[in-house]
Amino acid sequence: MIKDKLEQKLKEIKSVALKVIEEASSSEELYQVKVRFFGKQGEFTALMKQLGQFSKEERPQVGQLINQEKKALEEVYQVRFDLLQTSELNAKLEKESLDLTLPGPKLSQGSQHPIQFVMNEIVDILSRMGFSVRSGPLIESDWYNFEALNIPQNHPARDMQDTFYVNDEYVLRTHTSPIQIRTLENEEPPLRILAPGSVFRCDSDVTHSPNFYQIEGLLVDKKVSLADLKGTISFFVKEFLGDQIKTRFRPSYFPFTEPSAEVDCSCPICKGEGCRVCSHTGWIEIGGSGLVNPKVFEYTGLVKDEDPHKWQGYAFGFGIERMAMIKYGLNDIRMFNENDLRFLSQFNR
Ligand code: 2NM
Repeated sequence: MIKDKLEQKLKEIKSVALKVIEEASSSEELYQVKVRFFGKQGEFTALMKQLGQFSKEERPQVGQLINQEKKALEEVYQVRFDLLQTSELNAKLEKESLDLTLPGPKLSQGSQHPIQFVMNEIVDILSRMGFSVRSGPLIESDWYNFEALNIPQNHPARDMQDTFYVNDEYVLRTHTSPIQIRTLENEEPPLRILAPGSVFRCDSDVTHSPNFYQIEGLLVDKKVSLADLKGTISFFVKEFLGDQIKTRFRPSYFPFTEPSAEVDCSCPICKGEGCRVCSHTGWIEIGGSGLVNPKVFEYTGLVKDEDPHKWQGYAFGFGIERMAMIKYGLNDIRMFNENDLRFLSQFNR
């Protein structure tokens, strides 16, 4: 091949390429031009393959010529390609419209666990009556969980509590009362405190969980009577379960209170008429209470040399799961730990 002929060929390619680049009406169509001229099987590649026909002296010059033309054409191509793409994008944006008033994608929001929800509600009610929250460790010594509460070694109440032992001296707390003991040791009366929290008992069936939640309350002041206790509990029950719910106190026994009483409320399911939930009694047990046993004041160092009757107190305790089950008509305590969202998502903050 002679050089003149190649130059002629280059000229032809150039004029055809310029024409089709000019005439392409979309970036997609234009891309076919790129394939046709600059691609692996394209016209420029074909020309390069003919370099071997030239003498060794001519080859670099001819190669350079082909490359120059190719580069120049590629630039023209790119400018046109960018132009087409920009106008296509503009046309697309023009055609489509965004409705900025449409709501965004719905994000699923978590909800409080029913136990937390009920706990917060109970704490709220009692807070309005002047009680404030205290907390303490889940692992307690024998002293805080039993001895200081007037539950000595070999006392039958220890069996009643189905204790998880950590070792000889430490247990998983079986109630939140150790928090009250710690407060009595560390703070000066008058006191109105709440001890909400997780507790542990070796017991498991439809109404018992080995790890459940409690809230206990303690009031210490001068001249505290059973009437104060009854008024506080009755008011609390009405706030929590409804104004129509009555409260009843049944004599009972706890080592840490004297006298002691169990707290019943009129059955919210049958309104006291009698049903399966209340075993046809019209009443449901919701907790325990009593006047603080002076022994407890003695153990916590409150009495000292003072008049042993100077400080008096009442205390009470409720199980959170039980309160939640009564309020929402649930019959299986295990629902709280099954993590079924159909159940859990009904309790919103
Ligand atoms: C209950 C029932 C009755 C109680 C008593 C005390 C303390 F520390 F003051 F002695 N704390 N909690 C108590 C009394 C708890 O729960 C069923």
